[in-house]
Amino acid sequence: MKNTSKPGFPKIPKIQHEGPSSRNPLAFKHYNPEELVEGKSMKEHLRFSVVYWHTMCGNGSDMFGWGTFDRPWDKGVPAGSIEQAKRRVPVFFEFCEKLGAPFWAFHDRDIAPHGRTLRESNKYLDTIVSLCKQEQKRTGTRLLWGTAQNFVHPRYMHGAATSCNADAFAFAAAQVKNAMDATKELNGEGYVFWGGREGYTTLLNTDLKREMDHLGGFMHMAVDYKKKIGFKGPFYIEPKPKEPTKHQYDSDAAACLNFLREYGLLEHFKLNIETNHATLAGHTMHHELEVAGAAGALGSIDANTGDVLLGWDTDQFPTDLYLTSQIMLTILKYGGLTTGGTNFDAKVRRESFEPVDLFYAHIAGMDTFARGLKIAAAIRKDGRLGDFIKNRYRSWDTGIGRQIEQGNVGFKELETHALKLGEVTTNESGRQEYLENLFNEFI
Ligand code: XUL
Ligand code: CO
Repeated sequence: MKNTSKPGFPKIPKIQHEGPSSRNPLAFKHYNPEELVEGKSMKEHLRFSVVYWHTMCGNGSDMFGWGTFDRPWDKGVPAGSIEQAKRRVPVFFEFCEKLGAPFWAFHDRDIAPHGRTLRESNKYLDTIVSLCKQEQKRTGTRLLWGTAQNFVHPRYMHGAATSCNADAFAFAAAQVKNAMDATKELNGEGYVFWGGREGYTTLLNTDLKREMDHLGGFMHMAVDYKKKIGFKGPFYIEPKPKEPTKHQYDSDAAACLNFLREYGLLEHFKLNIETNHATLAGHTMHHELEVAGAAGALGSIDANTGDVLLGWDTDQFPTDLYLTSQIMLTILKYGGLTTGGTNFDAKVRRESFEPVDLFYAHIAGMDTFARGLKIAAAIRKDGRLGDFIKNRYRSWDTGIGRQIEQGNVGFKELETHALKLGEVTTNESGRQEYLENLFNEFI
């Protein structure tokens, strides 16, 4: 069958906000970029970002089947060629522009192909980075973050910064160096580390301590290089517990914070928290955000969701209002996203094979986050939830609680207090069901 469609999205107009009563599937019902929430525009609160890897490189294949996606712009050029990479760039930026997403994110090897040598790969990357720079200028799209893809190539079979092979470590360093240069060249707001192969599949062949030390050393080299080139944005670590490895060192927010503390890196890093990674770690996204926020390390989010019936990283678009409301409640509590963003590390389903599905998917994610933001702001304005928590801890505001928090008493004084009380008679209900129903009032 002859393909007659043109590259890009010629039939799709710029997506507009038409309000909740609109029946146009190519319009926002809730995301209204300039609408103010808690005195700040939705656009500034949410800082939406489109990822290059799923949007341009995903083809719908899975481990049982070939790709299904119809991508007219990929036709007639060899897969994995520099010609294909060049063709994809304007299509991607047309997408961001029409969607009205202010940011984007990339890996080095998804915007540009692997060369036969490192030198050739670097040359390909330079070529594509200069095209991206032009397109950023043309469309006004900004780079949220860049990263290095240190997990696809067979050279990283044992890991990258945690490989048993020092040559692989050197290649990983060279790749991160160039990806950082590219991120700086594109005025990126930040730089991400996700350790796709930084873990192990069996401890029988693994020197865990040595691998962790190497990872710590690698991150220090990155900090040094960042200073050297004058890159001002933050570094983020993105936790994930498994997949592709059985155990990844950056397994969850708490493990990352401990790693950063142990190797004296905490001041240089924040966390990029992803929903599907949180659930793979046996946590909720809300939990991971609270852990990161409490440590002053809540940097950015990879917005997606998993499927409770599937035990892997399905990277689905987030369309659950409870999820986005909880996310925005924590983000607002910790002062909002500053350099970070709401980055759709999400892919359309294998069955959603038409180019227009990319729009439907992102519109769904953006509208769900816009509602989550409004719901979270309404819950905060109402004040009952916040007041409940504050009141629940009131025993710490006066008396013995205050003495403990101020460090004025030790075990001896506390024993005297307990003996005098005889028993704890002041416990109150946690009211979980009441609070869940209260939350529902706002959904
Ligand atoms: C993999 C994942 C990555 C990172 C960037 O699960 O989330 O795409 O976001 O390397
Ligand atoms: Co991610």
